[in-house]
Amino acid sequence: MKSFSTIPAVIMFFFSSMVVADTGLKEVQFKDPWIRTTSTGHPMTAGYLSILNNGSEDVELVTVSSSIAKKVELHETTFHNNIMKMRQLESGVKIPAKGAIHFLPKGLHFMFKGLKMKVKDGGKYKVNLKFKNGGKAEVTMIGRKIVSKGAHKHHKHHKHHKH
Ligand SMILES: [Cu+2]
Repeated sequence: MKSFSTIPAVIMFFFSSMVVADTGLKEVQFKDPWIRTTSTGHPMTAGYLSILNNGSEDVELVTVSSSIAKKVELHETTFHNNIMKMRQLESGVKIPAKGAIHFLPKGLHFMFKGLKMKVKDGGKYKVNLKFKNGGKAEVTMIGRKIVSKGAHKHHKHHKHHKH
């Protein structure tokens, strides 16, 4: 459930935007928020970002919501004997003090279910994050197309993913 992988320098390089939350989350930063593009009528997609906690106390992301989808779940992709599985993180995701959590393809992701619109390349989609300490943040995710083979696999998996 926890993912404390160190961040590769190559990904740092691509961080395009940085948002600093203002409500009770002064020490929390959101980097490179993006959402996978969809074809018309596709019911779900996944969103990613990095959450950095520069504070001295852990924070916990508990709920994610957006007007573009009926619901947004916190998911983790895991591999067992090369078989990819996703599971919902019911109790949220903890971002440790002076630490970071990275939502990335094949790892942690926001699962948008019941999509109400097509996610376009370069489009901007607002997502609301709520934390256990009462902190809230609005993050704008940018629509981004994925063309890598690995990512395509993940996309296919999503197509058949139902709870
Ligand atoms: Cu998922």
